[in-house]
Amino acid sequence: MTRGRFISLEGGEGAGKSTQLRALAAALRARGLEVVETREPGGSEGAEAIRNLLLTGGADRWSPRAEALLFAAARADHVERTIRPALDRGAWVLSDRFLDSSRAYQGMGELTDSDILTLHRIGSAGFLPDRTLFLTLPETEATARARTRDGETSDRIGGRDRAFHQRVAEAFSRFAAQEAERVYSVDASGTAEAVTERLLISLHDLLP
Ligand code: T5A
Repeated sequence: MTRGRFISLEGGEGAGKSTQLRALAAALRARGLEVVETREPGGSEGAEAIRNLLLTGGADRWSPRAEALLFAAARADHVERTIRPALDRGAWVLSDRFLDSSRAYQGMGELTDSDILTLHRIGSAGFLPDRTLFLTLPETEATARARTRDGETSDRIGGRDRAFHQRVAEAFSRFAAQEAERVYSVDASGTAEAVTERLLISLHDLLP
């Protein structure tokens, strides 16, 4: 039995990750692959319960350290209960966000990138995706897409200010530049179909 592949989709709010995850899963299934669609925070029963704690409530509900630990705890459960068993049976796993989101959102304030990687080593033995697809979209377009869907509402983390989200975007770009063997930047502008084609090209060498 060949081990499956683990692919994460990353990017800012409204870039089109969820839309592309569904489209990519359909394209891979059409090639005869078993595909598991999952997300973070969440993706297992325990992690979905933690998701609710993380994304609801007031802006100051959690301290930065508690928030980072909750994301790491949710990820540990997700990896152990959902991702690893699926890979072991040969499935492809597509995750809407993974570790790089914690590095970009939690690892550039009170905690550093190195702190987040340490938490990940403890929680998930440093487990990494085979490939990370970073969806890039100009801020104005991403905001317009998110607004079309949600109006003015957003979750506890999505609702942070513009400067915060700009730092998140810069962090993702840095990962793509510094970890180019794993993190591929993919232009998320244009039609959903065009973006899916670009994503498939970025996975070309991994496909059977
Ligand atoms: N977080 C998460 C952390 O802080 N640390 C972590 O470790 C992790 C894992 C999760 C929040 O948690 C934070 C980050 C987030 O703030 P979430 O509810 O899972 O939040 O939502 P997000 O991941 O932020 O994603 P969004 O739902 O905001 O956006 P997506 O998934 O990128 O975009 P999508 O596909 O829903 O598309 C948005 C809209 O655009 C349209 C869609 O139909 C939809 O209406 N659209 C397009 N329109 C035109 N052209 C295209 N090509 C389009 N593609 C999609």
